[in-house]
Amino acid sequence: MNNHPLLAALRVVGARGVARSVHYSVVRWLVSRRFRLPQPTGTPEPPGHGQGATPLAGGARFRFDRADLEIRFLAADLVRVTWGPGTLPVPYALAKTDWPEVPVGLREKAGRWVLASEALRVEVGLDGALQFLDPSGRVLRNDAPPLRRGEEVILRTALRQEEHVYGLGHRTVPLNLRGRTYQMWNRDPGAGHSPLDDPIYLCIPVSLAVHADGSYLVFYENSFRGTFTLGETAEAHFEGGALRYYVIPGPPARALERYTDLTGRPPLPPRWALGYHQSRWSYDTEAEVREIVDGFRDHGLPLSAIHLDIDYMDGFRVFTVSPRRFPGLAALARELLEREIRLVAIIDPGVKVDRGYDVFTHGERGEVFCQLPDGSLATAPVWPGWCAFPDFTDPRARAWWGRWYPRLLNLGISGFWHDMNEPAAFAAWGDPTLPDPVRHALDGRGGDHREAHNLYGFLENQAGYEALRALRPDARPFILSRSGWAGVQRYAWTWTGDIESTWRALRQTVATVINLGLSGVPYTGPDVGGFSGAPSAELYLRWLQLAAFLPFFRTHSAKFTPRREPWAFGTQALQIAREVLRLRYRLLPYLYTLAWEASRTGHPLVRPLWWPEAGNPALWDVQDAFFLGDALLVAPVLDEGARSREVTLPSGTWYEMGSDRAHRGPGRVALDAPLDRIPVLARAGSVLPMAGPPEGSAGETLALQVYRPDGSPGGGILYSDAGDGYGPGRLDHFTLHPDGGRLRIVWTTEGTYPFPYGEVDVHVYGLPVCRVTVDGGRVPCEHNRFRTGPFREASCEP
Ligand code: MIG
Repeated sequence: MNNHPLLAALRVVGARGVARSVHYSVVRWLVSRRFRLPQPTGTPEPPGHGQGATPLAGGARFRFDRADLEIRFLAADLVRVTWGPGTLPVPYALAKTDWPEVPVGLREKAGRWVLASEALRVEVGLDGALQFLDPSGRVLRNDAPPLRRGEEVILRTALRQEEHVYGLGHRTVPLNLRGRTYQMWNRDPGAGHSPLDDPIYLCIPVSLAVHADGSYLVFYENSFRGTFTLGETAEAHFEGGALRYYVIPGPPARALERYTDLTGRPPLPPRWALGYHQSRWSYDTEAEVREIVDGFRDHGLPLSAIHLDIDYMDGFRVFTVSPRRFPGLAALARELLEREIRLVAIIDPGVKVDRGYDVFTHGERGEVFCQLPDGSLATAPVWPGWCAFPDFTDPRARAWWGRWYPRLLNLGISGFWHDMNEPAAFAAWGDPTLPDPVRHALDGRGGDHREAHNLYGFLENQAGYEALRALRPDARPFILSRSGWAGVQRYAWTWTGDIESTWRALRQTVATVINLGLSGVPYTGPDVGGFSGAPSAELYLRWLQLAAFLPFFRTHSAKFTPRREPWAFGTQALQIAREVLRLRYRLLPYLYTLAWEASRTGHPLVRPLWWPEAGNPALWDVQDAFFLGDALLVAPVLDEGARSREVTLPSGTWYEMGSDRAHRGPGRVALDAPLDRIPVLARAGSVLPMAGPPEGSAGETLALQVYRPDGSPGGGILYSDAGDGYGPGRLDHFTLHPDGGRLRIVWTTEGTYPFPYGEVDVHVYGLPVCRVTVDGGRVPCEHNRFRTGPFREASCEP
């Protein structure tokens, strides 16, 4: 395939599309000249000398020659730093703004001010330098006095030599972000992206740092275009706005809890969303969708959702359906729902400028679209041609946007896929988005695109989410978004965009997903097989095997790529793919439990190996494996032709999943990885709840995989509910008590939802069991396995 971006564009958007994108690049340039924004001039200035401090509830205010500083503890382990002057952010990212007062002391010590809570101490130098220390006096972070140049703000932070930095949203770089510069400017790379491309769709100014003296999270609440450099020192740079940031000390699990306390937890998704999704740009017609769905049925492949890409629309007009390609969408959706398959429809934010199209005329009349400073409509070309863009920073526009979802909901669409919401526009050169001078409401405060751009997709998701909650109060919204900002986890899942179909892109997926999770965004996954190319059967299978252990599991591919259904790669590949999909469905009880935990804690489902031991530098750079929850260590195969691979083991005992074979960490071990599976290890002492036959239907079995504890007690939990809606749930706790050669399994329950499984099938690994007593009665045990109903206590003896 010829991949020259211009040729690719010609093929996809046609000659008129290319002409429009050239036209737009010229328009963009003219608009930026005509409404020129103030450019920063002069040299960056520090705050000057500290003049005085005034205590305030939970903190203090400090006056400097040229700046004001407010430091406020929102919690003992959450401090907010605000340097003025500068426009304060509209608090879109924040889920919680009301914090109980924290007792803090303000004192002076050797020419600096000291503010301390029980968890964190902040020292303010007379030059405006800030130091953050833990209660035992170890320095976590050292900020130089901030610099200001016009509206621009710059903050330099010392980095220790060994310090590793993670997060920053969606990145296509190695796991440790040190050694590069990152843009904070959501961007559609257009022709797809490759490892090291920056920026891409979803930038978040949040990072987690680990070093020899501890770890902490920092979040810059500033949506302006910016740059982060993580070299010898860290430099955060924003083109405008006040320098406001939050520092959270603590190990990653606690830091993520606090951060998602501040910016919101990911709500529990509908259970079907954790199943397998099949997509393509595009399944063009109803007949084609039926053919795909029948293919899944005929090949014995489970399926939860089909995605409809842009061609279902009428001339790419958002909230319309092509009467030619999908004349009976409602009937199709009903038919699919009966088979428990959902339809997810793509939505683009650009609204075609077309006087015969009600979404446009209505929006124009209501003045919900973005305008230039002279009040004219800001337009840019996207799929439908010239488009207007709802100003999602305007609450009126958000409500207006939400009013169109019923058009698709009423046809039976279950989920929404928010694409192109950086927002993306077709530009032949220059920045493929709206021009900087475009005006935005910013909830009444007013501002321009430099500040609103990074919020655009986030706020589209908010509009969609709130509309769906109101329109379908008994269903949990499912929104999949390409762009977003801090807090997007409250509203949407994301995916890793138009990644190339290569082995290096497969490898990149691991670091990308981990860093998104550490940025508070747990639900994400790649286009299985990559977006833009033609993966070999082997690359497709390895990608499928990896994604089966990621929160979002979807195959998707670009227009003009070869077919990518599981049966498109021959019978051997089909057989392997079938086993992978079935394994995913067997894992659903565990995945759903992790999702429930995430909704309570903000902990990502996918975690780096150093998650439970951030003080262990040997794990800081492991980026070819990850934890899925506490119990599983997943080691995907990332090399062509590999049939085994080495895995770094954290300390403890690790069982090959579903086997008695154990390996002791720390260290490295080589594991078999034939084409039909990737290495997955289970932590000793874990209880892995899985679905047994008949999976996915009433009366399915709860299959408990019990891995013998190392000596100390172990256990696991299982969350269950109706799978959608907001009804009752239940939590089953399994605790493992090693007791000499015996293992006791104690089962307790909270919550009122009835136990949803027909039978319980317990399999004990790592311990030869021949005598099993369940609640006092003997039950037969064969090959370390016994079947029972729910119980209070089971005892397994050799
Ligand atoms: O300009 O809707 O990332 O998943 O298939 C490309 C067509 C627009 C980009 C998305 C991709 C989707 C494609 N879209």
